Amino acid sequence: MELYEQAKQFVIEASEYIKKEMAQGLTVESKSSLNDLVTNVDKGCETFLYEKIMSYYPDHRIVGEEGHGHDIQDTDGVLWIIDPIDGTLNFVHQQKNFAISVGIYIDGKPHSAFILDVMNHDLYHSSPGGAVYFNDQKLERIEPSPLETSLICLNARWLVKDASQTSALTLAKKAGTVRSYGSSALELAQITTGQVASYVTYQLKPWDFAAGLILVERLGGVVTTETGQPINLLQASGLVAAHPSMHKEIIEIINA
Ligand code: 2AM
Ligand code: CA
Ligand code: CA
Ligand code: CA
Repeated sequence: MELYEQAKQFVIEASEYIKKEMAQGLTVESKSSLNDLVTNVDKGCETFLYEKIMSYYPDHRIVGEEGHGHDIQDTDGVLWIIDPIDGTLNFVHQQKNFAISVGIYIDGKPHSAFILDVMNHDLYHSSPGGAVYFNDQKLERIEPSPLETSLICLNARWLVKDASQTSALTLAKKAGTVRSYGSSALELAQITTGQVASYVTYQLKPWDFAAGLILVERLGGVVTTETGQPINLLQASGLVAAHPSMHKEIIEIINA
């Protein structure tokens, strides 16, 4: 089986793993703060994917949120960047609105991407040929839209963060309407279907955006750091993702 098809199968199997484990109840721990949580299922799902990938592809490398590959210094070879559960707070509080996010890069170049909305059974994915799909539906390039009438996603915490409060509020006031769904992967994925016009946040990790970046860029969107710089796959950074015209406008607003 091709890498893309195999990876898709792994992601679907991982979602079955999550649903089975959820039914047994969650063990929740906090990480850096009381609202930075991890569960036994986040860790178990990453281990599930890690073991699958290593058994089929022992020479591939893996970076995952819950402990794998944090010391990786370069993007040589085949690199899987994995978030076993993106939106853990939604997972814990709502048991829905979370995703598995997997981006595969070869020598630093996008190969394929998968974001699976686990409870809705919706898979956003892209094959090495460059087409992007929502389940079986091939998606069109992202359309431009005016900021003033668009729905954009912002990380809600950014609005209350002192240093950047002014720029986040200015952007929120200029946008048509603002949402904060709590899963970076799903917020990026929804740009591909046109349900969200932009996603803007500070401080994400590579596993939060590795798959979404591929999906959005392949449909003509632009993804950069909050200051408009190229994304480094191995570094934490802020993110602005949108159609090129809106991207430019947002970068100007938040850096004014
Ligand atoms: P996570 O659920 O995988 O941790 C929430 O706005 C989004 O930001 C989620 O995609 C979440 O990913 C991500 N995020 C990154 N760092 C975080 C942190 N320290 N605490 C909570 N969410 C974080
Ligand atoms: Ca986390
Ligand atoms: Ca995440
Ligand atoms: Ca996670």
